[in-house]
Amino acid sequence: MATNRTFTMIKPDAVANGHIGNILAMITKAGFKIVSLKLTQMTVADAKAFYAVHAERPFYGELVEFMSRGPIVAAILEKDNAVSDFRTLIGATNPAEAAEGTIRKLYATSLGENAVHGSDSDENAAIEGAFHFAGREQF
Ligand code: FUP
Repeated sequence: MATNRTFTMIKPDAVANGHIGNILAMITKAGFKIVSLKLTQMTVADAKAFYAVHAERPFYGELVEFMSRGPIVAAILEKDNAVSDFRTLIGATNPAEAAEGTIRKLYATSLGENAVHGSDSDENAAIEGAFHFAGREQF
């Protein structure tokens, strides 16, 4: 089933640097409706599970440490073509390669600490949304 939802996290670097408000404003201005939202923190076990697909990659340990080191904002977003349009809004994984005006270009500090997450498929958007939100928290 094609969906019009994606999942995002404002990562610990962007939360710590005070960018929650500006990033949510960019998301809203780009036409996304917020259907779930919370400030939360992943445990080491949560981060390991969330990024299990990267378990064999050399950066996995640092990624898990980073993503569990402080609070994040988790959100489910709704818009036509949500997954693809949101990845355009956030820009390339490496902020040095991210287009002008994207969230990562504006707020990310490095490849490892890149300010925001965006799901890469409808299937993963549903899995990742369900990881963070119960059904009654999805509006
Ligand atoms: P993205 O889909 O753009 O979030 O990127 P990936 O799923 O490929 O990577 C997930 C996270 O792993 C990135 F946000 C940052 C981290 N990462 C690294 O630290 N080094 C890399 O070489 C690739 C990814």
